[in-house]
Amino acid sequence: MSLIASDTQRVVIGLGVTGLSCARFLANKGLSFSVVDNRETPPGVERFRTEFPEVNLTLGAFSPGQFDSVDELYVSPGVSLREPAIASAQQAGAKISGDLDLFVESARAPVAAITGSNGKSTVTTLLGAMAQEAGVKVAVGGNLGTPMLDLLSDECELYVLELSSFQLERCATVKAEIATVLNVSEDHLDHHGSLIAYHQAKHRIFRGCRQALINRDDMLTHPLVPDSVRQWSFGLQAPGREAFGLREAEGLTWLCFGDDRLVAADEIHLAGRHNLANALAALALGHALGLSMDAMLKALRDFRGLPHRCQHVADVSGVAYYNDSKGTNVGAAIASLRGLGDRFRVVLLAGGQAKGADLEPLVEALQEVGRAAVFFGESALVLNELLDEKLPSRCVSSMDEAVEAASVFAQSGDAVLLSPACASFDMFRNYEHRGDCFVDAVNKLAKGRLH
Ligand code: UMA
Ligand code: ADP
Repeated sequence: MSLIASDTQRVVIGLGVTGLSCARFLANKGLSFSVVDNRETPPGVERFRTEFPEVNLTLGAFSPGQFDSVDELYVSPGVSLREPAIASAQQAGAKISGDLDLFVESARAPVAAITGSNGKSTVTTLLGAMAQEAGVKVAVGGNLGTPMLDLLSDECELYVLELSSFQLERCATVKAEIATVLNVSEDHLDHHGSLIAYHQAKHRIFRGCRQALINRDDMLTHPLVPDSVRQWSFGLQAPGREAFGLREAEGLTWLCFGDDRLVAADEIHLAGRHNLANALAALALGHALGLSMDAMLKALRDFRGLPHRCQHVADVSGVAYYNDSKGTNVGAAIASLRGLGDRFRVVLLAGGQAKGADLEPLVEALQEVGRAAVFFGESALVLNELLDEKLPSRCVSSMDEAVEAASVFAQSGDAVLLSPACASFDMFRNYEHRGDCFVDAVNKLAKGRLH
């Protein structure tokens, strides 16, 4: 492959999956670039050297002023824009962006752009399944799964993108056919610095959109957009005309569009009321995109949810065990607690790295629906102090111990829920590893081998 040497200096920062996808994108366009990563051995290095043997790669700590003469910096989402060498380049006039800007310039099919503190992956996957069922050639990815630049194709008829606040904070515009912020609660404050900065990053998703979907139950999702942008809404209360929501009738809860009953909640295989909100959001997005309602409802009835999201693991001695390891922030864990709290008294397993969040609201929700709590990881002692003996609790140092302790607290008819409200990296490789350890411990418990 030969790259056109030009006066424009481009640097891709980060050699994870995004950096690799940016490199492929620029190379396909024949544009010259170099790549840097401040780690000595980033994960994509071998693949990079195989795919781009002739492209300059610099590894190791960034030096002050290193990028000051660069014209365009493509910064991976995991790298902070406050990194001194990047902030300095921006001051020196460099254009700072990420994979999303490159995607927006090149995508020729409509984009459904989905962000929010929680529920993004569930709604993105479900909407993708609905579009597929409706016979649309759809590509699904972004913060979830395949990096967005690797999705680009001339055949694609619809892109469904999950976007993170990191990806959004470094983009100029998104130009989505429909954009949504599903909900806003504290997360990634260690990265963004404040809830306001986090909220502002999320709301960039509405830049240049043609339609917007709002959550009636969360004012922080409402965009400031011109009247020409068609607005749709979903929420857990009864909907008005042309809106999505829940209605109670004949002893059942129904997902509705206006007065029309679409599907009964108990036909859906997802646990918790927060997942009804996710289903309504996906239906609303699909409706705005013109997907067939029958196809969407079939996909919804078939959808079994994603692993590690309020996933039923097993019933042991009359107690239901749920793995919600993806509950990595306070808002997520509260939603799952309350979601299961409709049906069960809950023994909660929580803890890990709190990412600067206020844990008090979790403890308040726990007092409403909890039977007991088991805490682990860096925030265990803080959580235990906040609970202040208002419920029985224990601090433990492994997942086996946590499940064992929960099984002692739980009574027949209760649920045990792993929804940690925290990141996992202090004790586990990632949230999947944490969830797998939980499932493993529950299986051992079921076989009487947990000691
Ligand atoms: N890093 C460095 N130095 C560098 C480059 C990266 O230390 O020079 C570190 C980052 O701080 C981070 C890690 O490497 O800890 C990965 O960062 P990255 O930007 O290279 O990540 P990618 O491999 O490109 O993956 C990213 C998203 N990761 C992050 O935003 C941290 C993935 O989301 C996403 O799936 C992928 O792009 C494709 O779009 C992951 C994630 O955790 C799943 N997202 C956060 C979340 O969902 O809460 C936002
Ligand atoms: P994300 O991609 O935004 O992290 P997921 O669909 O992966 O979202 O769900 C992550 C966690 O967020 C779930 O395990 C659950 O704890 C919580 N959650 C899911 N949907 C919602 C919702 N609509 N409101 C609040 N919390 C939710």
